[in-house]
Amino acid sequence: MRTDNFQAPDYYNIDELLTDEHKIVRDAAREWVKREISPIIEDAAQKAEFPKSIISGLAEIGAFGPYIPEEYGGAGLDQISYGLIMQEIERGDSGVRSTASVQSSLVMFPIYKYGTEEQRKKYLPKLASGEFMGCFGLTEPDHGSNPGGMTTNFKDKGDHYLLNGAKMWISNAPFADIAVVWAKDENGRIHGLIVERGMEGFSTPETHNKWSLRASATGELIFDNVKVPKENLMPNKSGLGAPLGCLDSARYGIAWGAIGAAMDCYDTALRYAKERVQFDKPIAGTQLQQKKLAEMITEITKAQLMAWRLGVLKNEGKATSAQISMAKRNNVEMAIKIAREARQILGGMGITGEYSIMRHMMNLESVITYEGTHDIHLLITGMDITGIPAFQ
Ligand code: TGC
Ligand code: FAD
Repeated sequence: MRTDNFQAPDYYNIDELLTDEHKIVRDAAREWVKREISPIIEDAAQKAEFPKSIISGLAEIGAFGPYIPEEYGGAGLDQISYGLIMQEIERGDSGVRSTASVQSSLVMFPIYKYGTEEQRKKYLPKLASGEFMGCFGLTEPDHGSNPGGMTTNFKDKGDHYLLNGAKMWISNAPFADIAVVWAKDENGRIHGLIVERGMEGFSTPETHNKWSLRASATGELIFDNVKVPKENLMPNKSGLGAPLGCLDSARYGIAWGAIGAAMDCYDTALRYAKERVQFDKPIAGTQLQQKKLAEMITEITKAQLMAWRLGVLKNEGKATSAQISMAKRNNVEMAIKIAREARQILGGMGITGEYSIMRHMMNLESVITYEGTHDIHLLITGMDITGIPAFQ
């Protein structure tokens, strides 16, 4: 079994910007990842299995609904604590962080924000404890970056809605108990519906043969004349802004999460470079490897400061969607570049499951694509600074 010797880099003493509560929450998540994720994650990824045994542990460290109020079972923490939890989980594996992101920001958040009091009471405590797992259906086979074009739809049949259509690339779908599904009404307006496993005509086939996020289960959502009770529609927000509002919260978590993956790659590469001797000296003593390592810690430090500042703005209710896009885009690109460089520092060993780097590198190929591709986030920044959308 691989030993987890992780030492978190903090080159600019960013710990001094954190409160005692932030550090307690972060350290609990860090210890849990070391104890429960590191020993099993390589095997789960190799077997392409989501390790369901970790669900209760994720709930215990507050990873399901960190910022959802305690009265609904959430942890009632602030946005920086939420970010730090995501950072620590993704230090272990992006796929595990995906499960937590979806549950918190894409399932609990919309139910809390857009749902009725009955829906909050019915679903949130069970989602917070992990008794229920959820998934989020926005992407369709023909509508990925452009979710506004979705064709999944529902018709009012008097005492229920009739839902038809399909969603693709849905994290947690194969085992989720409930799905938050975005669909158009007869007027073409987008609404969120809570669809429960077991409803007739609802199926969730798994997507196989992924080279990325192998420890996360991905699937489709198929709706074939599914009768959805009227009380399962979330009434408090409609239009494309409703699902995009959830994405803001998840993208923010990814901006922190990606730092975790980068920290793990950097820390592994630094230790290896100091130990690996070639030409009678550690490779860490060569200028080429020092350039890689020095640039890595510089980029991690910049990303840490960006995430922290964004967290402060988010706590104050001032973070804009475009600021969140910039951080998601910057930090994921930073992480994927570090993973690629770190893998080279390990030479041949870098391609093996003895080290986490190649798994992080492959996972980050999904992270740079989902929750808005790298290109889409650049276009969001472009629109924000010029006032001109360039999507079409
Ligand atoms: P556009 O006309 O710009 O906007 C439509 C309405 O939405 C509002 N809005 C937002 N509201 C909240 N948060 C945001 N980030 C928002 N962005 C836009 C906007 O103000 C407008 O409101 P209103 O009231 O005027 O109607 O929409 P558009 O169709 O031109 O598209 C804009 C674009 C391309 C930026 C958007 O479609 C987009 O972000 N596309 C990317 C799609 C995406 O990110 N999909 C993610 C799917 S979920 C996922 O990947 C989960 S991975 C889970 C995991 O495992 O972690
Ligand atoms: P496309 O939109 O077809 O894009 C293809 C390429 O074209 C990209 O490079 C893109 O940047 C580029 N492009 C698109 N539009 C433009 C433009 N206007 N200008 C320039 N370039 C453009 N979705 C969910 O709803 N729920 C989930 O839980 C979920 N989980 C996921 C898990 C995984 C592992 C993956 C891989 C995806 C997941 N997704 C999920 C879907 C994800 O959000 C989409 O893959 C993503 O939004 C991109 O859509 P697409 O794959 O259809 O690519």
